[in-house]
Amino acid sequence: MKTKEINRAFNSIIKEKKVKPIAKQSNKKRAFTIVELLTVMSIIIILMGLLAPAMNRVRRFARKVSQKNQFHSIDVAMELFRAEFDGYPNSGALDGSTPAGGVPYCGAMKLAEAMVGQDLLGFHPNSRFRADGTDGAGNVLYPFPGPPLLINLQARKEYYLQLENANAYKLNDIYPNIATSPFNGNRFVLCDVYTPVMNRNTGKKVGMPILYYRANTSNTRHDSADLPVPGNDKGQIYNYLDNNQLVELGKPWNPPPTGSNHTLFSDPTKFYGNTWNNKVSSMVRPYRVDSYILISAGFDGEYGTPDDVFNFGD
Ligand SMILES: [Ca+2]
Repeated sequence: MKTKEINRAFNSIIKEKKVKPIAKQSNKKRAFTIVELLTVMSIIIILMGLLAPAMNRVRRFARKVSQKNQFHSIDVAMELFRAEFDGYPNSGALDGSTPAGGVPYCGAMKLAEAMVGQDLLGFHPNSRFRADGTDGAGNVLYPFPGPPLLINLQARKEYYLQLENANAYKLNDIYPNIATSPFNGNRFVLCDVYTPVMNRNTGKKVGMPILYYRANTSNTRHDSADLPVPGNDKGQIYNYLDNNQLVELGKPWNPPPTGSNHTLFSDPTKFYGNTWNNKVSSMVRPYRVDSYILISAGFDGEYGTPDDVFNFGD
């Protein structure tokens, strides 16, 4: 068939069937109806509702992995400290500056001092873990904010935990009520990787203090029915009082008396329940029976709740 005839036949088909040329068809766009739009939006909203909890779980899991990594870094640093000083840092609630026990200087602050020094310039080997930064014999070990010449950098140890990884903040940065507390607000604590707290001086988010408890390896008990009292640890391997005054400060964003206390403060038996290694059935034993326990308040920023993270377990 010749080209002319083909064209003629094609045109006659278009004319007969009233088929519109393709170019004309695509020029006319069809709009979505309201019903169609609402249907699509509903589907999207339902999908988002289904995905949001899963995304939350993923986010929480990722944060927990970060927290475990931070604990691992502290564990490595603590082994370096132990190798040098033949033991882990003391974690007692008081600083031992008087025969009666001294002033409050809890485990969390002693952990920070051991890892990076009381002024973030490194640990002083003559430290007796005193809140006043002296060695108890008239020598100032951490002379901040004194003249630079007094700062004894030569005597300091290298950081056991690199400052960049320490996440160290002053109590004053975290707690609004520190002025009325027994603590010196200029003392540092290591904070966890969660961010429920606003730094009161910089406005940036920081974590909650990591609680530190050292095992008393000469003791054998782990019994929530017979809690230690000041001056008597009741033979418990771990003493919940080591950080209790810090926990008593409450949640920085809503502290007592108007805000509620941490569950760990209201119910100290949680400390023993949460650190109990129930794989050991012959007697009640804690995890990490011969070293130390670290506690992060977890996603909710509250100590003593199920989302707390420890330096043991999953
Ligand atoms: Ca918690």
